[in-house]
Amino acid sequence: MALPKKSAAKESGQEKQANGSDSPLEFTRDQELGALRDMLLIRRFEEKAGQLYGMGAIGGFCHLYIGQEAIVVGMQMALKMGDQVITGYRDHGHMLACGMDAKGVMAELTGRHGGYSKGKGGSMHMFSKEKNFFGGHGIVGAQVSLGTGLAFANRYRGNDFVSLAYFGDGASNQGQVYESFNMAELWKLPVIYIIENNRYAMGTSVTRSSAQTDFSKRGISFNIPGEQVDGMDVRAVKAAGDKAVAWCREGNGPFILEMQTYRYRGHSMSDPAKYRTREEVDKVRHDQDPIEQVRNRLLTAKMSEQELKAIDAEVREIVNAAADFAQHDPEPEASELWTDVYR
Ligand SMILES: Cc1ncc(C[n+]2csc(CCOP(=O)(O)OP(=O)(O)O)c2C)c(N)n1
Ligand SMILES: [Mg+2]
Repeated sequence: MALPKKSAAKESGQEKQANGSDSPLEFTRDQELGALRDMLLIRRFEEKAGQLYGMGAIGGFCHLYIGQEAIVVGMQMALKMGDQVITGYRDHGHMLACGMDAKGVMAELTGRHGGYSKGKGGSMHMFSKEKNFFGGHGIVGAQVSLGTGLAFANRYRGNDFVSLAYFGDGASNQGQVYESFNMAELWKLPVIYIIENNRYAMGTSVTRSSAQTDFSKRGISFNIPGEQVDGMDVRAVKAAGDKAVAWCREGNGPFILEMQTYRYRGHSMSDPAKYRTREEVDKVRHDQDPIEQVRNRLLTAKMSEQELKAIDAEVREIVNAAADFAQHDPEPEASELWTDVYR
């Protein structure tokens, strides 16, 4: 399975960017607008999910992605059709970024027939073959081995698709992550390991749990290159994504991206978040919010508040329609208990 080895990192550094600029950090107006809309959709969807949970319309586990939106949106901008995405349980944003329908995701949260798993999976267990989204996994770190398997399949089939395996700072301390790293580098598998470092694993901060807190270095003993990325800046994410995707597509093996980010809400809906101060959360929101960054750039570029409000209104309409559907769609029939299971 030997493929030619090229230095994608060096090559892409010399290329002009797709937007015609020399700076990887510059977006065209269309890219800014697209990123804003996609991040807003995730933010408003998650806010609504939080409300529905509070009302008792959603039960079980529910982990919100608010604050981390720039990561999935920026990475998705670097992909092409056929590339695959897999993640853990904080997964609603990943699904929406992949183009899954907000109605189907919300209806799964409320356990309705129209949900992506017919209401039988809930927040952590949704899939879309059509959108190349492979879940949605509740076992911390499991998606890393599975994502490596997706990359193995691509290599075996001889296509040039790349798989993206997202996981957290806490999951980075799991044993199976390193078994996966070893195989991926050994067999030069086209997988990007995206470590979403939101500074906490449940209530434990990275400094309390991790001996090496520079997660981009976690592949060093396997010769896997890695980079730290400002995961609150969608442009930085897209630029890093472009580089990592090129590296993988050209047959150089895996790449690690540590996305430095922050989650604004608790670990899950049942977390009172007493392990950090309100000031800490407010400071990130105020100084680094990924959506505000784009909004401010657009305002500086003479876009009006009204135009920006129109995008927000369009997104709210999609989310409200999803919430409405998710509360009125019927629950699955009892006979569904016997479908989609191995017997
Ligand atoms: C194998 C396994 N161990 C423990 C848990 C319980 N658990 C669920 S989430 C979590 C923390 C993971 O944190 P991180 O990887 O940083 O992701 P984040 O929640 O911050 O997105 C733990 C320990 C689990 N679900 N699976
Ligand atoms: Mg974490």
